[in-house]
Amino acid sequence: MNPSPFLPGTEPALYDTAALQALDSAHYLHPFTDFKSLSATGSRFIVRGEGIYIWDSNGNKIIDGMSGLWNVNLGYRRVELADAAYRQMLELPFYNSFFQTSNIPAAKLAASIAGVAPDHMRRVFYCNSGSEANDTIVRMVRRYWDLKNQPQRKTIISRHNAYHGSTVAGASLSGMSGMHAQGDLPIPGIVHIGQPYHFENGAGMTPEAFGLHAAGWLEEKILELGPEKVAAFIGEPVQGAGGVIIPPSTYWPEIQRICDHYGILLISDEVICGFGRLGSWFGCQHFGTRPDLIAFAKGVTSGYFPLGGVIIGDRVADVLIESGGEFNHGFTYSGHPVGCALALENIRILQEEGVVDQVRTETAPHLARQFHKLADHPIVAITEALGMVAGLVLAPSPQTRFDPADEVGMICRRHCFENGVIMRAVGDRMIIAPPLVISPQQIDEMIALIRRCLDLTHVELRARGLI
Ligand code: PXG
Repeated sequence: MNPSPFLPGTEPALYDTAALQALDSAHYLHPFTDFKSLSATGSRFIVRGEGIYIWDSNGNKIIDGMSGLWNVNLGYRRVELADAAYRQMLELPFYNSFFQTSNIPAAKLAASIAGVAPDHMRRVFYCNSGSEANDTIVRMVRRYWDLKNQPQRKTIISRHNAYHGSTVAGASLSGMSGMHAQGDLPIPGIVHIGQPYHFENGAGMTPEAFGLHAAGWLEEKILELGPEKVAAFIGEPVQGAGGVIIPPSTYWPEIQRICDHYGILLISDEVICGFGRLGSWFGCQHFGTRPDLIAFAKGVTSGYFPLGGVIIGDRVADVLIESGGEFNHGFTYSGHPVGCALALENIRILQEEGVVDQVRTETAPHLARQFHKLADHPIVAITEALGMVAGLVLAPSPQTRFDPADEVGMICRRHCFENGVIMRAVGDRMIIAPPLVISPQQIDEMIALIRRCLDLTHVELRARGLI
C-alpha cells in the first residue's frame, strides 16, 4: 500500500530540450510574453509534477513555490483527481446546460460550493476561467441594476495594480497600465482607485491608519462620480499578480461599510484567494466582508481542469430570479461535467483531509515564521505573509529602492529557477504561493533555497555595481 496520495512514478525521462524549444518557438505564441526575446532564449519545459515538486526536461527537480499559477493547491499527481475526471469522461464527457438541461456533477458542485461559501451565497454560475468569471460579473451587475430600475448605475470601481483577467472586461477591471495601453482599455464605465499597499503608499502612517485612508479613496471616488451612478466595487482580498499586496486589517471592513452606506455591490475576486489559499475557504471570510458576488477559478479544480464561475449572493440572485426574463449570457462549457466532477473531488479532499484548517492552524503560521526570518537578509526590506502567500521587497537598504530599470526581481527569479525553487518576481517584490499541502519540512526546504538564491542575487548585484 502506497502511503503517499500521489501516484508513484518512475524517474522522469530526459528529453531533447533543444528540439522541443525549436518546435515551441516555431509555432507557439505564449501568453504575456515578448515573442521575440523568448524565441531567442527558448522556453523551459516542465514535464512532470508530484506533490509540491516539478521536473524540467533536463531532469532538474524544482519546488513549485507558485502552485503552477496560484492554482495547483492539492499538488501534482493526485490520483483521485485524475480518476474523477477519467470516470466522468467515460460516463458523460459533455452535455450543455443551455436548453433546460443539466448534468449531475454541475448540480452537485453548485451545492457543494454553496456549502463552503458564506451563508447568504447559494447560487453558482459557471464559466471556464477567472477572466470569464469577471466578464460574467460585469454583465450580471449591469443586469441587476437594470432590473432594479436604476440603469444609470453602470460604473464599476476597481484598483490600480489589480488583476482581474485578460479578456476585454477582465483587462479593463485590472489596474495594469501595460494592459490598458494595448487595445484602448479600459472600456467605458470602469474606473480605478489606489491600492492598499502600505509599504509604498503609507509612509508616516500606521498600517491601521493607512488601511482606513486607502478605503477612503473609494468613498472619494463614489462622491466624485455621484453615488447614483456607481454599480459596484471589485477587489481581490489579497492582490495576487500585483505582488501579494496584503491590506491592513482595517481596510476591508471600511470598504464594506462604504459599499453598504451607498448601496453599491461588493465583488470579491477570489480567483486566487478562494478554496483555502488564505487558510479560510474564501478570502472574504478571513477579512470579514459580505460580498454580493464572488469570482472563482484556479483552485476550484486545483488547476487540473479549466473551470471558473461566480457565486451569487441572495441580494442579487433574488432579483435575477424573481424578475424573470432570460439572462443572455453563457458559454458552451458552462458547467462542463468533467471539470465539475473533478472540482467535487477536489473539494471533498480539501474537506476530508482538513486542508484549509491545516493551513490556518499549522502550515501558514510556520510559513510566516520562517519567511519573516528572511527579513534579516541584507537585500530584503520587508517580508509579509498570510495563509499560503508571502512576499518580500528587494532593496539595497531598508530606506532605499532599486531602480526598476535594473530588473532586480528578474535576476533573483533566474537564480531561483536555476537553484530548484520557483518564485515569481513582480517589480522588486519576490512572491510565493506554494501548494496548500506543503508540509512544515518542505517549507523549511523551500525557505533554505530562497535564502540561498537571495545570497546569489546579492553577489550578482554587487558584481554589477548595483549595490
Ligand atoms: N482574477 C484574479 C484575482 C486572478 O489572479 C484572474 C482573475 C483571471 O483568471 P484566468 O483564469 O482568466 O487567467 C486571475 C488570474 C501572475 C498571473 O502572473 C496571475 C493570473 C493569471 C496569469 C498570471 O501572477 N491570475
